[in-house]
Amino acid sequence: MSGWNYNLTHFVTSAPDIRHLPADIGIEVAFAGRSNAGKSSALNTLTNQKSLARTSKTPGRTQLINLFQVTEGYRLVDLPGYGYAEVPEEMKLKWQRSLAEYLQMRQCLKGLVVLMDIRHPLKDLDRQMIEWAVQSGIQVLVLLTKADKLASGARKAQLNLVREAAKGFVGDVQVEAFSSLKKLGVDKLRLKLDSWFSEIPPATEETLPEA
Ligand SMILES: Nc1nc2c(ncn2[C@@H]2O[C@H](COP(=O)(O)OP(=O)(O)O)[C@@H](O)[C@H]2O)c(=O)[nH]1
Ligand SMILES: [Mg+2]
Repeated sequence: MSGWNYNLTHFVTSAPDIRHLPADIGIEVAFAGRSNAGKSSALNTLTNQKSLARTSKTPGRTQLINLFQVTEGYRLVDLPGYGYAEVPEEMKLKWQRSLAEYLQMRQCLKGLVVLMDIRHPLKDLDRQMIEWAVQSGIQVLVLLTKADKLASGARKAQLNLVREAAKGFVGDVQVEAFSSLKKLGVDKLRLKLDSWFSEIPPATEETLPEA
């Protein structure tokens, strides 16, 4: 059983870029993935809420960083989807740079959940995100979404394939099958979040004892 009540999660704020995020304190877990990977659906499923993170059939609609808090100081971060074909190249590069910066600089970032469609895993940008995370010592949970789209044999085969590929990253990368539709893998996600949120937050100037 999961120790945290993710049902209590609520929206805090949106940020246009990483310079406008709230103070770098507490513990943060970020959700990333290509547009349409099923990120909003996963956040809604995790929190048992119908429209916490707006799901959309139109890919690339969410361009803001949306911050939610489970409880004071413990945040879930919904990063804008990447790989959206109709976004101009210049904007894509700008966004990639700021994602890299977020993964490298954000002290309170403890874990990264990378969501990818089980039928189209490990695209270049997915690999890049995982690479940046492990280089910064951030643990990664890969969720192979829409697992309901595959029969159980094909699902297992695909899961094993991605698990094998994940060994190529020099870091902590766990891979699980996930379906918001069938509520598959939600327990695995909760346990991982529990473990990340149970770490002691990094000391900051505000939390350090007086000298
Ligand atoms: N079959 C199936 N479809 C899903 C699942 N999760 C999301 N979708 C669909 O995939 C599309 C994109 O989902 P969304 O959560 O908005 O993706 P996002 O762009 O990554 O936030 C929507 O049409 C969802 O209904 C799932 O577990 N199974
Ligand atoms: Mg979304």
